[in-house]
Amino acid sequence: MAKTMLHNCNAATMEIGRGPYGLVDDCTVVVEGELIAWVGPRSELPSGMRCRSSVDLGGALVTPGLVDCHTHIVFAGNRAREFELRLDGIDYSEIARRGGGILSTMKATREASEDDLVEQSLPRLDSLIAEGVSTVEIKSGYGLSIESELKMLRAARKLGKLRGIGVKTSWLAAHAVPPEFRGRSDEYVDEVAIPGLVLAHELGLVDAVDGFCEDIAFNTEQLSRLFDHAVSLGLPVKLHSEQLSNMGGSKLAAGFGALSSDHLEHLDADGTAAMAAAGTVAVLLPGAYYTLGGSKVPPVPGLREAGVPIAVATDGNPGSSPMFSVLLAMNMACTLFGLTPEEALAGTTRNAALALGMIEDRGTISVGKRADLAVWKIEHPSELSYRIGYNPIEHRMVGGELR
Ligand code: DI6
Ligand code: FE
Repeated sequence: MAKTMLHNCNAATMEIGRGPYGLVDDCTVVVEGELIAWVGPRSELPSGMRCRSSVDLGGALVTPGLVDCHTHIVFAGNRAREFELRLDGIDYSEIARRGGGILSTMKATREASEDDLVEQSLPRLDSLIAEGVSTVEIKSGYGLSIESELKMLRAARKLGKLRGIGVKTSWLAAHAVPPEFRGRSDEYVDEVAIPGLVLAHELGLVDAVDGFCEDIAFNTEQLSRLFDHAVSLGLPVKLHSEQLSNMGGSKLAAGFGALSSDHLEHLDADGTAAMAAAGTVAVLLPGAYYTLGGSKVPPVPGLREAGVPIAVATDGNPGSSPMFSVLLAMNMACTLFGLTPEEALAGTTRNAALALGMIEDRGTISVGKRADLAVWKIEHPSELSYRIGYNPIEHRMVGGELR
């Protein structure tokens, strides 16, 4: 297969053991088909390496293609009116209790056709792609009936095909209790969340199982029942945990060997220890913290100390995080949660890939991984977290194809 050489660049490979950011100055990356065939300083390029074409990147900085490992970008409508209510002092949980929140998006999403959903969601995906994202996780969770949840997953898969990027789908039927099951959340889990999961799995529409562990949503006993089914289907789990309160969700998820536990503002030392022992990634979502005006930040020093890998994602959704910028999520993770810019970039590359179970395949610039790259007109990778509302992308490469 013909090889292409990318040269005259600096690369933040994000490989562990290569120093800060895995930086390689005057780097050459050789791409063969969809994969990275060689990466290193130009001076060390093997003399026998023959490339059919070469691309001069003019001194740009190359990173792995970014990975947004937690999004809800498939939905219909918007919730600008609730934004107004929140500014009037009515909080997120109260809006949810009044039948707004997730349930108002449910209504719009149920009414939308699959094509409508794709059409409404595409600009949100494009906003992420424009910032160098080449892999995105997309959850269901606004259908809340078997058919509507499947419709969301089909729309998510279609988005990936339309744009030729990696999409991982998560089954999030356990996101909220729909009106027809009000006061009967156990029945909802048994009649919708579990049988729908089995069907979605049969149809090949689902890569992981997620839930919302909160008193306005589902408790650990219900989620544990759902996760038992995930395990029996061979699907990995993840969980929205400790976002608004501490219900022990992270500990529960870690017990199932969860890929990730997400939000974590109210995580305690016990939960942190369980995540560390299970190798569960902490996915921080500063957009939701910012939007909801959170008062408690995730315990970043404790996560670091315990050696829990930290990822950063947009949580792009119509309610708690109407943010479709991964660069802004990185900036906020630094300014609001105290991450270093290097941790923020690891959080949207290496650790985000880990959170999706895709580290063998992407997340660093390494031989044998997919040639998913982002080329930036910057001098140092810290610049990606530093600016606000500025996108220095120059080129993107997805699966070896320069776009
Ligand atoms: N936590 C969140 O931040 C989103 N879902 C969840 O479980 C919010 C979704 C929404 O408000 O529409
Ligand atoms: Fe979320």
